[in-house]
Amino acid sequence: MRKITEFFTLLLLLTIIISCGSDEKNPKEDKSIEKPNVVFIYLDDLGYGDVSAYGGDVLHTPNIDALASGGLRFTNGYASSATCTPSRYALLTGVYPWRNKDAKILPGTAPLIIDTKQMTVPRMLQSKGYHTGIVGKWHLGLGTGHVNWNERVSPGPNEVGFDHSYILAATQDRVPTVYLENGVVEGLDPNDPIEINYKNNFGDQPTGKNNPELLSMKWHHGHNATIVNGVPRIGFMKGGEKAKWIDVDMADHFLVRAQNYVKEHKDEPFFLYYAMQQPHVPRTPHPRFAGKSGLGPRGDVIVEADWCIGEFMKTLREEGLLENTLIVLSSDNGPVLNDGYYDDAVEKNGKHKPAGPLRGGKYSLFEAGTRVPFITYWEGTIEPGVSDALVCQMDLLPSLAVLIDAAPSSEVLDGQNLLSAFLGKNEIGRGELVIEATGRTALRQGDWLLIPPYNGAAVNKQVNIELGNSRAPQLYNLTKDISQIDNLAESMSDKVNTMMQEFENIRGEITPAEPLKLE
Ligand code: NG6
Ligand code: CA
Repeated sequence: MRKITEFFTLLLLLTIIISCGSDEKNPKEDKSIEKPNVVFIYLDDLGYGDVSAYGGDVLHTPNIDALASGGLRFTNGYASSATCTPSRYALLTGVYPWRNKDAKILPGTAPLIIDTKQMTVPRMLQSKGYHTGIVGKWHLGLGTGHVNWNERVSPGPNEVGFDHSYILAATQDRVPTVYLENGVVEGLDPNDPIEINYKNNFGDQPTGKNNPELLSMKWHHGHNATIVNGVPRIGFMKGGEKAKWIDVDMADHFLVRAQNYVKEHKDEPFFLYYAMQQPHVPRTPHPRFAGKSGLGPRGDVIVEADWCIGEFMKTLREEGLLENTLIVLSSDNGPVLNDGYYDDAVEKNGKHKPAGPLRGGKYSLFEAGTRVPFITYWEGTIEPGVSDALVCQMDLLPSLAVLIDAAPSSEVLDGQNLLSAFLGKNEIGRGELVIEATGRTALRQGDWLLIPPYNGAAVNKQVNIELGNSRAPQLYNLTKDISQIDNLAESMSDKVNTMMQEFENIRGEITPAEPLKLE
């Protein structure tokens, strides 16, 4: 017994000595060095060429450009995927989305696809004393099966690491068209409960399909179910009248909440994931931005988003936080003009190039699907410049782990620690990256991109985007041929074979994907 007591006393002493020692090495109060705030500004469907800092001269994005010129602008920055859900999954978990069969475009009724035990960016930051918040688009599923929108919906963002969440559940074009704060629908009248169904209508409620006379925006493909604010959506919704969002106010609505989050948490280390809804469909600029871009509503909502970013930055500046905040700006996938509504995006696009010099767009395995604007900004710490390092949003989790000295323990982690590249200390990025588009994958290795044979359609006619499918392999040298014009696969068959072998080692056997279905 005495021996046991002695052992525990010794253990206690050791613990005290060790913790005192580490306190000396890591003075916790010096938060400017140890715990910078972290902000992700994440846009939805913003293309490589939609930002003027990336070379466009038709559409102007002065506030994003200010981040680019005062920070680090990546020319080889990637989302993991060419659609939303998988990219968001990779951003938050550091894991390739193709490892999770559920990481594909989700309906508003889908269950949460992040395991509540999985490591995520906010959970890792929480473990180091950060307050964590999300404002904006979620689209990673909610609940475990049937969601009752009239009770607290869980699990969701709060259960995977966010202390505070203020979200739209799926997308702006999907029901339910309400905001949820910490899992609870905001402004819900209990006498007017919400019901959601993605297959069947509720009685003879008006729909986009049957009641074109009620529409302020016409649908082109999909988007012909329940009508909210004159806009037909994907999925059927009943009830919740008072809780429904007003589309044209959404940008201001999220901005105010993002600003308030910063003001409320400025005295502690915080992480904010500001997930903006623009320029995803339906494009509904506030009237003060309508017509401002000359490119129709798609351009207008980009101008609106850029303004919001400027206002948000003003708040960080006014609160004196800019020297202590790492900001990462990016987009979840590449651009699309016609994504299912007649909204003049095609007609008024003029000379603007949403994808810049890149081929393809949203849904595509060609570069424009996944290569996106990618900027890191941290006043006084990141020297302004341009980086050609190959980086992916999935790398942020392990990189932030090093920044704040956290253990990113997760059984699988595909992201790499590229902190030095993100801070501009070197230009050493990843050696390789698997990109994903609607279930198909391709391998980037150094300068090279290999797209294995896929037998789906070459072009999706509805959105008018080249998908990257070909029955023959494709090999491009992206450094010499950023626009993917010369397929070198035939003349470099040895290279194709070696890359294919390496690809299969990472990915397992590559099976031909199903043709793309958008609904
Ligand atoms: C597609 C929708 C498209 C958009 C996309 C998700 C149709 C025909 N198309 O299925 O409009 O909502 O899903 O976009 O319904 S994402 O950026 O969230 O991945
Ligand atoms: Ca998207």
